[in-house]
Amino acid sequence: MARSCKEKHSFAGSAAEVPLEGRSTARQWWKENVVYQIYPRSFCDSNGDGVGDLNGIRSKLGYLKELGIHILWLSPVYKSPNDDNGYDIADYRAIMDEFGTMEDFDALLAEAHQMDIKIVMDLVVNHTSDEHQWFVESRSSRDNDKRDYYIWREAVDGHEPNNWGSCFSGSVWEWDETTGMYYLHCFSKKQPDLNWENPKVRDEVFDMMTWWCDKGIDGFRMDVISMISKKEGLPDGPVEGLYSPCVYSVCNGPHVHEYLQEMNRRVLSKYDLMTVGETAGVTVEEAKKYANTDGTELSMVFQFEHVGLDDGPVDKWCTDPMSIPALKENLTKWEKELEGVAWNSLFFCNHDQPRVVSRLGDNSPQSAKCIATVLHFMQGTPYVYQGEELGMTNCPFGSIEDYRDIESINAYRELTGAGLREPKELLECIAYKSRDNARTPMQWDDTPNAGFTTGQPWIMVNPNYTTINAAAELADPNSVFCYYKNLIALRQDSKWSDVIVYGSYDLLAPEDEAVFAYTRRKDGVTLLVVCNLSAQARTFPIPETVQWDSAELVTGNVPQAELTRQLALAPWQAAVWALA
Ligand code: TEU
Ligand code: CA
Repeated sequence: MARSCKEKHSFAGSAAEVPLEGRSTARQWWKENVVYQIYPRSFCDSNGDGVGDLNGIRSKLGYLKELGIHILWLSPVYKSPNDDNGYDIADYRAIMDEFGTMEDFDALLAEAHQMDIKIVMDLVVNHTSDEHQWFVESRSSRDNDKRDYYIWREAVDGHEPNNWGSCFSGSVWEWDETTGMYYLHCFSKKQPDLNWENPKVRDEVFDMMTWWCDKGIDGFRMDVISMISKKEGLPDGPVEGLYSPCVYSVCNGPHVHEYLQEMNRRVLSKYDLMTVGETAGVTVEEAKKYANTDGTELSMVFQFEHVGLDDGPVDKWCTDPMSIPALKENLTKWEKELEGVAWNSLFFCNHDQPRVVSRLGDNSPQSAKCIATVLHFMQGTPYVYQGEELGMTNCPFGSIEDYRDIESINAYRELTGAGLREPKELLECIAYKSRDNARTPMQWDDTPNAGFTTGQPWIMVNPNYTTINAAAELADPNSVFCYYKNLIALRQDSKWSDVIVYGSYDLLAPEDEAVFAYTRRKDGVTLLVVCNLSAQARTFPIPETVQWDSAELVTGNVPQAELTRQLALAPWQAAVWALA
């Protein structure tokens, strides 16, 4: 049973039953628990068709319980043609054929709740699939009553209405022959953007959300929710490469907070939900609005500044390492700026990011544990992405034919086709940064296809499954899995829970190029977190204020040697002490 930091309270209780200690420190279940993200297509295939499914997820609830998980976020499971693997929804109230039936979903939800696991759904309402009935009608004629559910514009001088570029390459405008107009799509041309200025669209979305809440789900992760209000007049933006990236013109738009406050009034406020906005382009100032402690919008948001630190000058397709001092500065900014005024989320991995152990670490289990320690002792809700808890790594993709991700494939075609990038060099960058690195099948054991499927997997399995897999790690007390299990238990159910969840944060040694060290303080308890994010041994000067003689080791990935003023740190060593 999940516990709050001070007392055990069942999930059945609503937030209102938990004593509020002032708005900014109100105790909430979604502040005190870790969220595990499942990408259903790649998690577990129960019927041998090579694609993960809902019954596969249900068969693994015991594994998640063993890890200590009480909150699951499912990437989209709704009916979809899978142009963008479910982020193109054709029917919000039906389950994707490959994933099973609504009865399978109901069974999963019921069994998860019986095991004290909440389920958060992925809400994709910035756009639908072009196969959604709304768009089929909207595109059928200029005077169809659903025409204004989407964003249609006349050609300008025979061309696209503006210079915006899609996140998946090309223009954001697709010409529609039937009615002789362009429609807007910030992602693929099969993902037309909804027109949120239309109150009928908001009514449809809020009705659908209510339908899912009445089924008993426990929250929403809101896909690119910062993009639903576009800049007035859709003006040209600054060009980078072939187009003006649409994110410069559609994020944090003029009405986004109005729309979310309306959503909150009409739906969210009526249930005990966790809501997390995937707010592309969000700044700290905007996050204070989206995730304010007055509860008028969302519980929290995902920011993307830290995972953009290793972007190239024009796009993400490079292999430049991430600067640790820059990472320290950015994560500290978010910790300090949001403290007391908004709730933070903590992630390095998700289905859109390469594997963090390959990006920040050296693929070793020790580096995986070190990276996890950095994140899991901060203030905010931590997210664990499927396989991250095993130390799953990037995949050795070969040719472009090995990829399935529309973003990677389109980028390769556009950039090599325009002669902007040399194929071999670009493939190396795609291999390092592609979203498919996170989408290779979950590695359950060392049987064929890593135990993910008895059929032909929809995407290649990482060959290192023979050594990196759940079965091996459940049996090894020194595994990455067991390290994550301990981190999760320390936050959710230990004598340190209160200071981990609600304590204040302060960075130490900002100038140190490899050691990420910080403190957490609450009610006279201080945690000292020291992580050597490098493959070299280092010494770290411990502040004079630290009294080692009272130190108690909370966790770490190597047996701690001598506690001295100049602390000797092994490569990738992480350690956390409690100081009186
Ligand atoms: O991602 C939006 C988004 O910001 C990502 O496309 C990100 O810009 C890119 O992946 C980083 O390289 C959300 C979903 O998480 C993603 O899977 C979908 O493809 C996208 O929206 C469209 O729904
Ligand atoms: Ca299947």
